[in-house]
Amino acid sequence: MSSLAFIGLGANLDAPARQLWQALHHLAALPQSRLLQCSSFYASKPMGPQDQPDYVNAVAVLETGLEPLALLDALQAIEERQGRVRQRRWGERTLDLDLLLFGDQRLDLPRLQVPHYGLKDRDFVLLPLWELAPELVLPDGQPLAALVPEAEALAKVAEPL
Ligand code: A4P
Ligand code: MG
Repeated sequence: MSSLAFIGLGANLDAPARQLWQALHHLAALPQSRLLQCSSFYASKPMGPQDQPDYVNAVAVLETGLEPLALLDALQAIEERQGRVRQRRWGERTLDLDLLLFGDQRLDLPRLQVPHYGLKDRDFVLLPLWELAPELVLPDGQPLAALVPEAEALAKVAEPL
């Protein structure tokens, strides 16, 4: 059985838009999976330490037969392939891949919480998600459309697809 997984992409080092393109390539090559769509790329100010470059953010949607933890492993392997070095929390990175939603599942495992804990608070997640799925209802029953009006507009940096 396959599920729809929404994945948040973020980068602020080493040509961030190129990092996102490359990540989309890797996502498209995942086993038992089909990359369905990606949002526009959005420029965003860093959340967390301010002495780091601006980010480029996007959301992609994948149809996948992988289990959630297998998908997390695959996302982390892609981060590593693209030179991700973990230094400080919320610090600069070549690529961050967050599993935002996995169907309507709610998971609270040691390595994986779904929906992603920051989903509702981050404009750089809400806006691209809304672009892809304006009718989306979150697993707790809240419509995404109810959260978006609070979000501040972000500039688009490139059309990815
Ligand atoms: N983990 C648990 N649940 C998940 C999930 N749903 N998706 C665990 C992905 N990972 C999940 O993540 C830490 C651990 O979270 C993982 O080992 C995994 O098992 P990490 O990527 O190593 O560390 P992190 O990303 O620095 O920490 P955190 O708290 O996940 O940060 P976020 O929420 O990813 O935020 N500013 C802008 N403008 N745009 C950004 O994209 N991103 C961050 C990082 C900071 N500031 C930003 C942005
Ligand atoms: Mg992360």
